[in-house]
Amino acid sequence: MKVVLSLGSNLGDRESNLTDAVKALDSVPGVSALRVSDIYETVPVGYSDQPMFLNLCVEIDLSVPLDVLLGVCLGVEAGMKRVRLFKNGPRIIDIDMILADESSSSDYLQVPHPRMAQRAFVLVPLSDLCGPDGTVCGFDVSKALQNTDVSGVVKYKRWVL
Ligand code: GSY
Repeated sequence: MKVVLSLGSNLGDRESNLTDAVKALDSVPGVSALRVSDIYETVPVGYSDQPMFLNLCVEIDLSVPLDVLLGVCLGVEAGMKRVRLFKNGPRIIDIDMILADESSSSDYLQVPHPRMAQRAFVLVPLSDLCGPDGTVCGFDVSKALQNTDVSGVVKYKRWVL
C-alpha cells in the first residue's frame, strides 16, 4: 500500500531532523521510503510566535497495517526526543500520516488527514510527489492548491540523501 507522510521541524538542526526521521522510518521492516519531496521553509500555522518550519512529504511503500505505521511514527518522534511543549507549539519533529490508498477513520487515526487540504505547508511539498494528472493516492493536489495561499512556503533545498 502507498502512504504519504508529512514531516515538519522547527527546533534544533531542522534539516538534519528531517533527514534523520526519513532514515529512521525507512529502516523499519515493512516501511520503505519510495520518494521524498524537496524541503520547504514555511511560516508557522496555528501558533505564529515560533521559528519557521522546514517541511517535506515522503511517499512510503507499506506492507504493515496503517495503525502499525502510526506506532512507528510516534516511536520515531519519541526516539528523537520530541517533547510536546504545548498545542501547535515548536517541535524537533512532527510526523503526520496524510494520505493512503486506504482510508481510516478510527478515534486515533484519520486518513486522509482532515486538515491537509487547507495547509500549504503540506500541499506544496505534496505536489512534488504528484503523477502527471496532479494526484497522489487519489487526492487532487493541483485542485486543492488552486484554493490555497502558498505565499508562506518557499523552496529551501532539493532533497538529496
Ligand atoms: O502539523 C504539523 C506541525 N505544524 C506545522 C508545520 O509542520 N509547518 C508549519 N508551517 N506550521 C505548522 N504548524 C504546526 S502545528
